[in-house]
Amino acid sequence: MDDWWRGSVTYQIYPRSFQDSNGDGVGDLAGITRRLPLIADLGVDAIWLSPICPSPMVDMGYDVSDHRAVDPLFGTMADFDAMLAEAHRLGLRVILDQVLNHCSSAHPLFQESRRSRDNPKADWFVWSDARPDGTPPNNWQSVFGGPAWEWDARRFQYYLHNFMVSQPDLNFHNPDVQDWALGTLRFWLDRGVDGFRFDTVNFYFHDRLLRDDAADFRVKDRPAFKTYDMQYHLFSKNQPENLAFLGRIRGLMDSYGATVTVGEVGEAHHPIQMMGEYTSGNRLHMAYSFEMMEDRFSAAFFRATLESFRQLAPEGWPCWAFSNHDVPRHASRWARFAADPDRFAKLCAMLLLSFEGSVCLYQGEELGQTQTDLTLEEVIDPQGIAFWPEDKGRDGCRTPMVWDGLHPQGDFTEGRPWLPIKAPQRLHAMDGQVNDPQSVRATYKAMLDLRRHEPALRTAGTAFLDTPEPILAFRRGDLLCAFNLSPQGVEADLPGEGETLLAQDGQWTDGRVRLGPNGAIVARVR
Ligand code: TEU
Repeated sequence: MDDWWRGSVTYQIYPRSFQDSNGDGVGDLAGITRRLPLIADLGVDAIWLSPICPSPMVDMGYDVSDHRAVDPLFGTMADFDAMLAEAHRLGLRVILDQVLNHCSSAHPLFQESRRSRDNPKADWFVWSDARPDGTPPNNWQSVFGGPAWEWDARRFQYYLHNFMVSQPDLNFHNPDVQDWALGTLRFWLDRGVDGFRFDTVNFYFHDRLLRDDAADFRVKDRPAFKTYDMQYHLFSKNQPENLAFLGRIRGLMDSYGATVTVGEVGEAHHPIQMMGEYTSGNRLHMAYSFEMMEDRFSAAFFRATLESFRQLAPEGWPCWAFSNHDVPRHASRWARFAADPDRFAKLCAMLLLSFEGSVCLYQGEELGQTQTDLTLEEVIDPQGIAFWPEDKGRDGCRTPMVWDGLHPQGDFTEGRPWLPIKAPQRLHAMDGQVNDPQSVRATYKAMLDLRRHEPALRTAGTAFLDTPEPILAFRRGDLLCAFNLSPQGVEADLPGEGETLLAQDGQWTDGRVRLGPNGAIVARVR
């Protein structure tokens, strides 16, 4: 079915930290291939691989230096093909991360572009003269802090970098750049991949007039991910030209059949509206934002978010996630709402997997994995080093998978892992959970099974029920879903009754719902 992605569940693999196969302490493609049966067994539809292309790894692969090859750290193109074939054999679709907005400053394209102002690639990046006093052309700020412009002494101009200094932005106003980007997609589609996750998709185009942002925004004492939340990044991203380009992408994807695209919309200013715009009118299939990856955890918040998406974008399609490789893991981030860690992880599994839209899980969340506490000496992420201790960076959610709780390195590697594996994370190892029907993973598996077999959970609309905080309750088709977002037991009137399909300390009888601490229930309405 061409619409397989509606309501689908994708499992995000962070290749560096999934499974090492050669003892160098870094995960690789052969390691992924080895572990794929466990992912297929979980019951997801697809895997999304964070970047695997050659890169100096300053931003852990989000600084690509060759978009059409595999970094030797992860293996060879043959390893990639083997991984792809094994995934397909197991019924898993494969989605690759495409970082098209920017590339590594080591990329040959940028090296060529900076050589002169009239070489064939001169206009492939965003270059601008200094102002008469030598300062950058405008006040744009980069997501990772500081001005979004860097002086290049060779070309004697500034170049734009919305992210790190070593991540120059490509100039999408140049049609050759657009064609190059589409050519890259074609390269991977021809190898047989099923789709793409587009990194920072709302940054592709900048204001050609290079107008100043509305406020003279300064980083002050804000950690990186907070600066990102400011609404002042208006002219360096999300320009109207982007919508037409997303349409070109869709045209290409459709010519390959049952593919999928998911755009990462990192945006704090009307993110839901933007997700809707990007996925309506034959543009991207799905949009992904950081909406559910902040502190907010209440029935009112989830209801408002889901309702506003449908209201703003009746034809759009969201992809929700609670965790990824950029934010603290939700089991830790929302710990104050937890009755106990495993109960809470199970509640989150049932909650996320009952939402209208598609869903992305992040490796380890199916085990109830928590954020790893790292010291400054252990941190590698430049964001953490730059903003320590207000922002400890993103390595705490990037530590390796723990496959075997007793193995000295979690059976992730025979060498020394690139980030340490610590005691609290060993408590959530894979080996203790695969055969335990009470485990967090078993709840994920049961809920994924339900989502797979109940079309209502995949595609039906959502009708919210008026229950008091901390209860979130809604109907999807003939199913009722109710959740207690607090660590204390609660009950409330909820007309009707039904047959329980899956529950954690939850009952719905005689017009009343009773939910224990972090209780949850999915029932078929009678
Ligand atoms: O992230 C973009 C983005 O939104 C992040 O800057 C996010 O706000 C921040 O990391 C939260 O702490 C994507 C990738 O997911 C990220 O890993 C890359 O570093 C970034 O793009 C640049 O490519």
